[in-house]
Amino acid sequence: MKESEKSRLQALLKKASGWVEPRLGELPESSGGLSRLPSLCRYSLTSGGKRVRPFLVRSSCEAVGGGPGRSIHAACAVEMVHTYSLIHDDLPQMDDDDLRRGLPTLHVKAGVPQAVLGGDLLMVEAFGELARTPLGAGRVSEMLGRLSAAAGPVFLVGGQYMDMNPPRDADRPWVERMILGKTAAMIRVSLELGALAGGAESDLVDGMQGVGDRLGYLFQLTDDILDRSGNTDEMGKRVGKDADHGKANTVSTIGLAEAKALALRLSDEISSELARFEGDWSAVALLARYLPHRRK
Ligand code: GRG
Repeated sequence: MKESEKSRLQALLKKASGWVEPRLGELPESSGGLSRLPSLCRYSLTSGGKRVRPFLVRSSCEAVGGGPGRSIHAACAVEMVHTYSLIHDDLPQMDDDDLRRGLPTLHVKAGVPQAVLGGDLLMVEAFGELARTPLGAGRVSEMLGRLSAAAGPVFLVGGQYMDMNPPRDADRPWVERMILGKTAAMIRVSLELGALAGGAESDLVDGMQGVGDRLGYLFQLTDDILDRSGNTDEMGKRVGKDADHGKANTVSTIGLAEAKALALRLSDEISSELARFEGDWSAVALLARYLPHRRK
């Protein structure tokens, strides 16, 4: 990937974070006044993060001709669901991490019950935020349904369940199905919600499933590569955890060299697939081309 392309992607990611950050700082909107949970949620929500999913929501909306005002609530909603899933995943009873986005995880800062409830709150408020999308009721309802499906038992929660309950002989198809749920669904739904916000029809959005799933798989593949060969300072989270715990992931099932080659192949396939869609998908294609080279 050329340096000029990397700089363009960096600028686009920066623009997307600058766009979403102020709104994330106002969330969750309903404080209830009974607890410090909303401010704990904000600790996790505004503690950095690459904002890849908001970037995808915005880019997808723009690709089909929609302005950023149409997709801001969807971008925040997806980031809220993603952040809740990180908070719960980091709990001692799940993946047990004390570092996230370069800071102490929420349960380390505030205690396990607070982190469980903070995650719950973010997940519920995400749907409230998405419902604020200033578009027609039918369209907003479709967006709510798609986010709910992506976060539910067949995808995010289901994939996490698989991750927590692996069979003894976890093989490549098992790992691929787990990733489809645990990682790819939130990436795919970011593209779907962005396109819906931008005015795309459901069949175009359905047609994006393949590219969304592949982009999500590529994202996890490069995360697993970095878990094996990256470093804690750059990643802002501990690396080497899967190998330390003997957990199956893409790299353990196919090996580091094949994983790196597969990342490059997938990245090319995604770019070619995006070129067939109507609209300007170049921002999403840039991310796909960058992922095999990412360091955090
Ligand atoms: C608890 C229901 C539930 C699900 C948890 C998010 C998750 C599922 C597990 C975390 C571990 C993991 C490797 C997930 C795959 C997705 C992933 C690579 C998350 C990290 O996303 P980034 O890199 O993080 O976009 P930032 O911090 O930049 O937002």
